[in-house]
Formats: sequence, C-alpha cells, structure tokens
Amino acid sequence: MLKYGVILACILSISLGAKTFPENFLFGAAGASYQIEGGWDEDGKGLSMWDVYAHTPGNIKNGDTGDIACDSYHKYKEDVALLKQLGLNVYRFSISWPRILPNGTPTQINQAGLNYYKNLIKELKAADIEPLVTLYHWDLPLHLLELGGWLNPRLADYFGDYARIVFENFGDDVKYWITLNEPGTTCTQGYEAGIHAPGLNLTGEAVYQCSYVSLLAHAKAYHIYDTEFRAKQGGKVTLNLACGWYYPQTESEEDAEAVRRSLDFNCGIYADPIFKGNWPQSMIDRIRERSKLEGYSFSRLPDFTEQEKSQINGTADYVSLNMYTSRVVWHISDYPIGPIPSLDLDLSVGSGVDPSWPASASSWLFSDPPGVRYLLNYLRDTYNPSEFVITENGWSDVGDLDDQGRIAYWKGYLSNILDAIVDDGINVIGYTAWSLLDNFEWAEGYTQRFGMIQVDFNDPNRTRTLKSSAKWYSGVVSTGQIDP
Ligand code: PNW
Repeated sequence: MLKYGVILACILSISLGAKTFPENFLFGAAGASYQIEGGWDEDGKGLSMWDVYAHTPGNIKNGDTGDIACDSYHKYKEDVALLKQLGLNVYRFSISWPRILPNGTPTQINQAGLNYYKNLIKELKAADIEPLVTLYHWDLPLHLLELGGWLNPRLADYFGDYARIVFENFGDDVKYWITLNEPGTTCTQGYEAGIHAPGLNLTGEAVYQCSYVSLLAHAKAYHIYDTEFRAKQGGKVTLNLACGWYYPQTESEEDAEAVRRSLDFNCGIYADPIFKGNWPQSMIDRIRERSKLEGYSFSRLPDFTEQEKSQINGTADYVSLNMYTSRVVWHISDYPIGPIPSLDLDLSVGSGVDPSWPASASSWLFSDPPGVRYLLNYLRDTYNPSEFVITENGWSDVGDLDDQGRIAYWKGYLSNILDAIVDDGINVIGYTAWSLLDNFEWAEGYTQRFGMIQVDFNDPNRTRTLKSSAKWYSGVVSTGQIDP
C-alpha cells in the first residue's frame, strides 16, 4: 500500500509541478515560398532574384536550386494534412511576390498565383489551422532587383502596392502578418557578404542602405494595413526580427560594451526604429565617426528624416522573433580605418562559441537553450512589446530520421521559453518551429536539413516521412508540457 502511495504521490507532484503552456498557445511549424514550393516557372509566375541566383553556377552547394524543392506548389494539401496529423494549430508560410505579381508591379496580377494561396488558406482553415503569413521571405521579383532592389528607396512603394493586393485578397482569413522576414540576413548575406541573392559585396555601405529601405518598406505596408484594412480585418502586422544572444568573454566593461553593440548591430538595428523611432545610438555614433575618418562628408548609415522616424516608429503590433543561437563576444579596439569599410569593422567585436555548446550541421548554429530566455527578457525590458511569437527556432543535421539532436535542441529551447512565460511573465503566445519540412537551405542547398519531416529529394514524388522529432513535438503540442 505504502509503495503505491509513494508512486501516486510522485505522479501527483510531477504533474502538479510540471509547467504547462497557456491554453490557447499557438503551436506550429514554419516554411517559406522559395524553400518549399518549387513550381518556379509555372502558371505565370515571374522570376525572383533567388531563381536567378540559384541558377548561376557556383552559388549553391551541389548546384542545388529551388526549382522543385518540396513541390509544395502541388503538394500543399499533403502539407496541411501533416500539420493536422501532428495536431498543430498554426502554420507560418510566405507568399512569393513574383507568383502574384510576375514583374513585381501591379500592372499584371497572376490569378493562378492568387488561387494557389487562396486554396492553401482554405485548406488550413478547414483543418482549424491558423495561417501566419510572411509577405516577403527573400524572393524579390527580378524586375525590382533590376530597378535597384533593396538599395532603391522606391522599393518601399512597390512593396506597399504588393502588400495592398495581398491584404485585399487574403486579409479576411489572416490575423497574423509579417512584412519582411529577417531583413538583416538579406542585407548582410546578400549585400555585404554576397553569399545570398543578389550576391553583392558592397561592404559597409549597401548593408545600411538595404536596412534603411527595408524599414521604409515595412512601414509603408504597416500603414497601408492600418489605414485601409485594420478596421475591417482586425489583424496584427509586424516586421520579423532575427536576434541571437550574446555573452561577454570576460567581465571587463569593454566586453560588456561588446555585448551591447552586438545586440544593437544585429537586433536593435531593426527593433529600435520600429519601437523607438531611430537606429541604436551606438550605431549612429560609431558609423558617423568612422565615416568621417574615412573621408566621407556623411554617415554611411543613412539618417532618417523626422518624418521617416515617425512613419517607422510604432509599427509592430507584436514581436515576430527568429532565434537560433548565441555567441561569446569580446571588444576589439584596434580595427583600423582603411580603404574598405565594413559592418564588422564598424561593430569591432570578436566572436566565438562556448565549447560546451553542441554544434549543428550549420557552421553558425550551436545549441545554447538559456540564451532564448535571456533574449526574451532583454527584448521585453528594452522594447516592452505586448506579445511575442517565436516564428523560427530550429536545428540542422544531415537528414537522420531518428533526429535526437533536434529533439534535444527543441526540448532545451522550449523549456526555456516555458520558463520565460511561467516564471518571468513574458507574453509569448506562439511558436512556429523551423521547419515543418526539410527544404532548400539557401546557399547550402539540400545539404543541411532543418525539417521535423524528411523529404526525399531524389524521389520525384518528394515523399514525406515523419522524423522522431515530429512525433516528439506532437506530444508536446497535445499535452502542453515538455516532458509528458
Ligand atoms: C533563417 N545566420 O535564416 C531563415 O529565415 C530561414 O529561411 C532559414 O532556412 C533558417 O533561418 C535556417 O538557416 C538564417 O547565419 C540564415 O545566423 C542564416 C543565419 C540565421 C538565420
């Protein structure tokens, strides 16, 4: 009897003590148009800068492309059925701008493109799955790249026209919008490092112009929603933020500064303008100072006019946060002024990782679960948003079906997110794991896999198979607890 009593007491204390996600928590998974859809030239779709970039030999590992990818253009019903089978209640996907507007402008609207997303949304709604929609996940219409892409401030107007068409067509069924996915990744990888489309190495200059234009474009779309659609459609709009967490290498004041600068240059660069109306002060000061020493009569970081500041300030109805990893950073004082400016020189920070952090198949991604809780606290204390959705968080390997590394990663991060909700009182209302499917991982092609579902890219049918992590995640979703 005593034995059973003890067992019962144990069970009770475990279940009473176990933390639980809030009742209406949005649990889901994410993907993006170019990474999953395929159908790159079907039914009137125009070319995007990623079509061209991936078709250029040498840009992508193994010469991989997104021409077919997961073939979700044809297999979306199967994707939705898988989401339902796993018990997920939100799906984050993006709309391909050139599938709807083949040359990016409203002069031609591709009805087949509109139909694809209408059908996808209808399928999701029928399965009680909330669509969380990104307007732009890096597939810029080629025509608009030719007009200057993210360096041309007029892109904000083109983006506004596109956003209006999307809100008009889908806004009755979509309550959560993201304007741009990770503008920082496009601006650094596409315009500074040149390893994403459009593949430009215009260091220290284009990266800031691109950030500036991205913020103008986001604000344009936000205000169009606000004035023309919000009253009728009642949704929420935001700009996606990709932020990591940073630890100082030593306890010196200089390394503490290096942490603050890293947060400013990587996260504050977008968060400060949308929540506070200007770039982080550390960026304004450092880039102006360095530009002057380099002989410029202006700062390489564009100044916002007062009108732009007020246009951009307050344009986040919630935080959409992509969070993957952490770094250990230290101050570097002797980056010289030279003929080629760069963001790294402006930032003047060295970085590495803690040797105890498990490494993924992606060179930049290490598992440091407490980082997400520190970051959520930092963002709450710094910007005080009303709510957070974690719109990306995930782990890459080379494709194992029994993906224990991914389970360990998600277990650690989700536990810390749960602690942030329960113990720190942070209003995280949703989580869309990256990613639902193995997919086209940009410059890495299909060599790195982030999916909870395996896709066989050698099979014309692109057969999908649940991995161990999908089954594990489904258990978390159904119980609301990490270790059921
Ligand atoms: C994000 N980094 O990109 C994107 O939003 C996804 O499309 C992508 O598949 C996913 O993360 C995994 O990579 C990132 O170098 C790309 O720190 C690079 C970095 C971070 C995010």
